[in-house]
Amino acid sequence: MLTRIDHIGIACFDLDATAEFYCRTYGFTVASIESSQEMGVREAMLRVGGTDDGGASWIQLLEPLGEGGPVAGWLARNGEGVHHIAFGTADVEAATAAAGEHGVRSVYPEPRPGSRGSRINFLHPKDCHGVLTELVTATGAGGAATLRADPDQAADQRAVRA
Ligand code: V0V
Ligand code: CO
Repeated sequence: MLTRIDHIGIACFDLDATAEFYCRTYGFTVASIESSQEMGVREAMLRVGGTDDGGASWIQLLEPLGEGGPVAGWLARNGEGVHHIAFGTADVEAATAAAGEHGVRSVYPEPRPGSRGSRINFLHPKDCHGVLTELVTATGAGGAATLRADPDQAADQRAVRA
């Protein structure tokens, strides 16, 4: 039911500087930058090449929008670093329910809007051996309005996310 690693979420103090590091060092490009008041973050998606299974994987950089959200608290305690991993699935509700049957609590009763038009839920880190685990169903291009990639890459992302 979980088909790939969709992204690794990395908490950082300065989104622009961190994105610049990833782009300069690894040659990644910033595909989108969005803010989510609900999640308390400004986040960038950096596409990690293409994959041979028709999917793509991403690095998600997370900068807290204010004091209150989960990333702000995590950064204050831990400093910068890996905040969560996200598995891709065609059906976030079913995947969350399936984990629930194994006693793994979800953070939200229903999926919420995620990056680039996706629908997401989280599994509690205390039930996942210390790893905050996101389940994500991509739903079309979604973030097309915020795409910063070149047209070829944007078209590719639409194909991947459709
Ligand atoms: C907290 N804990 C973590 C953790 N955050 N452990 C591993 N990884 C993390 N990221 C541990 C923490 O050390 C505590 O352990 C315990 O959980 C409770 O921590 P807390 O500070 O009291 O935190 P809570 O309970 O207030 O919040 C924890 C949860 C929160 C997981 C419920 O982070 C949450 O709601 N996360 C889901 C939303 C989110 O993370 N949004 C930002 C990404 P001890 O000290 O008790 O042992 S948004 C995103 O990814 C998007 C939009 C996307 O991909 O599209
Ligand atoms: Co995420």
